[in-house]
Amino acid sequence: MRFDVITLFPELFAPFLATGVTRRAFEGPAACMDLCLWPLREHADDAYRRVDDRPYGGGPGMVMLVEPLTRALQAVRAGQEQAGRPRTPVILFSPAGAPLTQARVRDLAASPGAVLVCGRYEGLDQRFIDRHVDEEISLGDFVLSGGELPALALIDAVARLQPGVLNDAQSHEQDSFSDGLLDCPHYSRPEVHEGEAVPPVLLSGHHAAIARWRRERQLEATWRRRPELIQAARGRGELTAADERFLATLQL
Ligand code: 9WO
Repeated sequence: MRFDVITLFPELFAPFLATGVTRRAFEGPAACMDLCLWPLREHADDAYRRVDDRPYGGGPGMVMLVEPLTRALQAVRAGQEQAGRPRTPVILFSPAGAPLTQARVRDLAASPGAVLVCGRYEGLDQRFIDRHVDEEISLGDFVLSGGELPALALIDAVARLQPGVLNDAQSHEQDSFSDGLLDCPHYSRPEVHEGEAVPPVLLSGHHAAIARWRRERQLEATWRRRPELIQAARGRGELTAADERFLATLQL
């Protein structure tokens, strides 16, 4: 799986990829991901290496020029062709995109990769988006100063799903959202902190009771905070009779 990233700030990526879970995906024996950075400024065509200009029609800010973006993408495509790699979809990060979901992350993790375009300034010339962007992805209803952090967020979400990247091979299967419910609370030492004890069931050694308690905390948190996720899990047939009995006690 490979990401090609078109960005004005390639230096933002290295420290993140050299740390923690993402490092194991990109470096060393378990490396299964490849990231290639395409610095947009290398595709400027004038002596000032200009990649932005004022918007037609006036108004504040600058627009990313369609020509350097197009040349950068052509370079990505040429690299794919030369190496016999498949053409991968072009993703742009924007608050106007479709909200990112764990289902989309899973699909991407099982795919050959994507070209990630990181916007800056006021945005990209619309002609590049219309002609080349396959998918616009949003991380939520807020505005950043560039698409690099969303690109890193997507890379991180995909990297941790690669086999052998997480320490415990199963640990992501227990995560929030792997079963479409929110996560249960976690506790560690000490047993009592400032007068507050860890829930006793977690110290009981009774594995079935612990599993039931955790499932009920997931159901309770999801019911209170994201009730639409309960409905979705029900629709997928993922709630047991015991789950439904517990949920019925919450609605009283
Ligand atoms: C900004 C914007 C604001 C309101 C509606 C649509 C919008 N699109 C963009 C946009 O594409 N901006 C470019 C990328 C240039 C400025 C910085 N960019 C950006 C991406 N800011 N915030 C995001 C972003 C991406 C994904 N999820 C949340 C925010």
